[in-house]
Amino acid sequence: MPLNLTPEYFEADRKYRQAGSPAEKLAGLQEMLSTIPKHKGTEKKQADIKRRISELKQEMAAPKKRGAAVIDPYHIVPQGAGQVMLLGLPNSGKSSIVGKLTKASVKITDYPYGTPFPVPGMAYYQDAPIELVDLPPVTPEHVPGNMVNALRNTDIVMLIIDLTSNSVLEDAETLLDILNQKEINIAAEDGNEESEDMKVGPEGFIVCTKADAPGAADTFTALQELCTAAPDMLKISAHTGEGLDEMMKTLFEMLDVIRIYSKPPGKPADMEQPFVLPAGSTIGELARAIHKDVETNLKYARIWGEQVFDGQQVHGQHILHDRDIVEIHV
Ligand SMILES: Nc1nc2c(ncn2[C@@H]2O[C@H](COP(=O)(O)OP(=O)(O)OP(=O)(O)O)[C@@H](O)[C@H]2O)c(=O)[nH]1
Ligand SMILES: [Mg+2]
Repeated sequence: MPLNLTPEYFEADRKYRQAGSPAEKLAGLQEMLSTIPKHKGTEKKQADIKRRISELKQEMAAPKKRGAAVIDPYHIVPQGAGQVMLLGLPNSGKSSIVGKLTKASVKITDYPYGTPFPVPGMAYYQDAPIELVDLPPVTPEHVPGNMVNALRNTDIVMLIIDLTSNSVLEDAETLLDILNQKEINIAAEDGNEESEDMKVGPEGFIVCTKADAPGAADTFTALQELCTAAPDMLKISAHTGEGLDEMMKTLFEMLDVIRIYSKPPGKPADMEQPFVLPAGSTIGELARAIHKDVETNLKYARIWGEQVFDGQQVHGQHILHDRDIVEIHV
């Protein structure tokens, strides 16, 4: 039976085939359905178009179906000694910090909302790599859901306050309120091991930016006096570099890690790339970090460092300290 398809139908069919997005495909299919001559001969074709419309609608409602990869830009696998996310209001200077301290290509703009997606980069405290993540800005009205998830799972949330804002205290409260509302419980560093063991969320740290701007130093002093309940704070300038070393040192200390240099027997130690381990790690744990075979076959180690005498022979349970040099014997 002839289908007697019309030019309008063929035009709709062409649109459907050339459509780039699912929404355009859907529009094409709906047009095909409305222009197809309705008679017995086209019944099968009509049913086929209806089926495709319904499948496409389902796919659009649940894009995970059929293996279409859904990429969460906020899912950033931690690298280095630990991960630090920069949280701040629009234009507060987040990208400038990450741009100054890492090789990441961030976008610095003199207008707000310059950063649409998170951008990770590797910064260094001496030879310890620490991952900084430049985040898009937040406001009380808008905090992306997947950003909340990422903040919960990171090691440190660094709250960025712009010292040139004329509402610094409110800005700090806004950021702390956002964390509270989203139930991201930041723990302040208090040196109390027991409370740290119970810590469920990331640690928090306030960094006040643009310290080079006129009046910024006074604003910082005032904020420090008013914000007594807040976590530690520090003032920095991405433009002059003021405070950045201290900021990296604070982050390193908050991460509570140690750097260990491994040394093959009879050869000098590799002082370029330390193994970064949680504070309190043992020789056995270092061996495991090197390779599981090394852990299995570990006989003893010789160690150089502050808490030991040079070349002291130690066993698997020996607790390491930051900057120890270790020669593993298997
Ligand atoms: N004086 C001074 N200005 C700064 C400093 N850091 C950033 N700025 C300026 O502040 C503006 C915003 O900087 P960004 O680093 O893009 O800020 P952001 O928080 O990433 O902005 P969004 O991603 O849009 O939220 C730019 O004009 C920067 O030049 C600083 O240390 N001192
Ligand atoms: Mg930015």
